[in-house]
Amino acid sequence: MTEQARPAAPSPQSSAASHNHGSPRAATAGTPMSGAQALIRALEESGVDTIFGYPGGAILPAYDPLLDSDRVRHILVRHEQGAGHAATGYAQATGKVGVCMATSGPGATNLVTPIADAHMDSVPIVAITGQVNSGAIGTDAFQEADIVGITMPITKHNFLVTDAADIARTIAEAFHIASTGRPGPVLVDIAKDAMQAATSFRWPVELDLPGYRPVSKPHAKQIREAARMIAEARRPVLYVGGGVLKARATAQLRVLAELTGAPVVTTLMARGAFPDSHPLHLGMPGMHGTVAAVTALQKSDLIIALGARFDDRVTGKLSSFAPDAKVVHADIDPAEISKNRIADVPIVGDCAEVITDLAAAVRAEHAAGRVGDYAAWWSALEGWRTKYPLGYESVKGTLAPQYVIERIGKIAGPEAIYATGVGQHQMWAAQFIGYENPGTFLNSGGAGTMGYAVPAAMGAKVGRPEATVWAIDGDGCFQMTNQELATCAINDIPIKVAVINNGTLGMVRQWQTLFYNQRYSNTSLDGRAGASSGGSQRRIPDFVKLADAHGCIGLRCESPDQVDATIEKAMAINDAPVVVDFVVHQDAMVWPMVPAGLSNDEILAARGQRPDFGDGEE
Ligand SMILES: Cc1ncc(C[n+]2csc(CCOP(=O)(O)OP(=O)(O)O)c2C)c(N)n1
Repeated sequence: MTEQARPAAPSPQSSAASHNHGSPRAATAGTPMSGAQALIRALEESGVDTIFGYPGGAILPAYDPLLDSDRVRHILVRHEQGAGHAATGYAQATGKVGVCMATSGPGATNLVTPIADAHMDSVPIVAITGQVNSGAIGTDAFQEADIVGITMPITKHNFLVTDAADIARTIAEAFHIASTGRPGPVLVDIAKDAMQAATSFRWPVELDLPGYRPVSKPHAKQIREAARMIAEARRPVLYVGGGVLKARATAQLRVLAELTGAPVVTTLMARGAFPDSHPLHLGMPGMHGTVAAVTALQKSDLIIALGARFDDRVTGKLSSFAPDAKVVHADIDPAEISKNRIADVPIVGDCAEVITDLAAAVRAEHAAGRVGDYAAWWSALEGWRTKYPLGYESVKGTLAPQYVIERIGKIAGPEAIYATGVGQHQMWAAQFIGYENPGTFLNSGGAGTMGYAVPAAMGAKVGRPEATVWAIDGDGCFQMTNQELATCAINDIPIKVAVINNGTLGMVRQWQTLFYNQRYSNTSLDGRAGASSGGSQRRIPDFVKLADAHGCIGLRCESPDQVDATIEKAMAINDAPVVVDFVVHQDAMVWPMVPAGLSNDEILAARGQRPDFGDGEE
């Protein structure tokens, strides 16, 4: 490794990719302390202000000096999964690195789901776990689990530390890796005896990461080629993924979009990267995307993919995806390029730099008189957009879940942060809330982790205390992690939770309705097979009582005329977490839909309704 590849280190949190504001103390040289004290000092120096965690035997040495830290707030969760998702929510809402901590064995394995989740969604978190004494590793010691082995495929990188002298440097490296290049989770597993041993603490430290050199500056030739193709295209689409949010490139994206006049689609992970109110925005593509967004990609002649990964939920059947499109694919991670769809112009680089350079190259094309003519394209796009807007039907006498979510979005507004679980409510939250700002829609996109919403909302509220934070959750998801309501109540984290209570595992039920002849096997949450209304008859559990038992305010709403008043009541409560039980209709479905495994050409705008594209294909 050359000297310039050894970043003399950090405050990694204040590097370009992250924005914690730790005020570094003067560099210290060789202060004697324990490994555990060095761990806490290294976290402080890395700018950490919050750790979500749960103690136990192997991590106990770290909890002792934590008590003395005036810079790090530790929030004691109720389950380690909550700590992991809270760290993720914190990171997604702030752009900083989220931190969670757990003990060895079951404490560490309880972090596996949120680590996998953060990995799928490229979220920068650092997970710190205690490990049994180094001499006992491999002996099946009490509470031993090979968490480094277990998390190898679901972390960007992980470390096992058995020497106290390595702790501070490893923490600096973990923050550097998590927050640079393609962000992701990093796990640091520290043997208990390394934390108890004496060491001397030095900061800053020199990172030792041979081979880790993410490319951020895109290749000029590729950029020029992409700009030339944009000018020549007749049916281009800017396909925007979560990487644009991670790179904080939303302002640059707007410049590029307006300069080219090309339509924009934002994936589930990129909602908020481009204003929903912008006329160039066609909405979300994919399985439950808008007809206009899905069809635009499908019929495009040039896809400019920015920090997106051609996920199967976007492409549908890959072999029939966008058959006439050439592809410009920009990503910080070279492994993404041509992984699913061959790129004609691969661009490796940071999205902020790529988009800035691309805009300059497009300006040069314009100056040379080469301006793309997309008039015919826009007339087709406008036709699809007008003919197939997002919508839903209300069933008389019941509450439509889409209406509830739409009203929350309207009343809380685009400055609020929305975190969802996984299922129908997640898709409706992606569809019916208007996002205008980055970092305002948090969800588990890649992994689809039920139970994400409440702890992620908690983490977001800790990171952005001035923002209104709504968790929009399903009654199934909510029952996976609602114990973190106690954490919120005890630690003054006043989130708002809308439980979209349809008494069923709605998304799975939707598939049973459509693909399993309405045979509702094990999707009723109130135990009544085939029940046709929401969970109003049998309240097990009663979410209002559950909220109350957790020190939160519980509200219930069962009719459309009460929706606004209930949301406004929840909005007015800022000194405690609020849970609203919205008892909604059970049979609502998410539309549009591209059935799994089919081509995007098979999109249904609503049940049984194939759009008419005016080309004889309906
Ligand atoms: C941990 C986990 N288990 C199972 C699933 C499969 N799954 C996806 S959506 C869903 C139903 C979610 O139900 P609910 O939370 O009530 O939300 P709804 O779809 O009704 O809005 C299930 C079981 C999952 N995504 N995650």
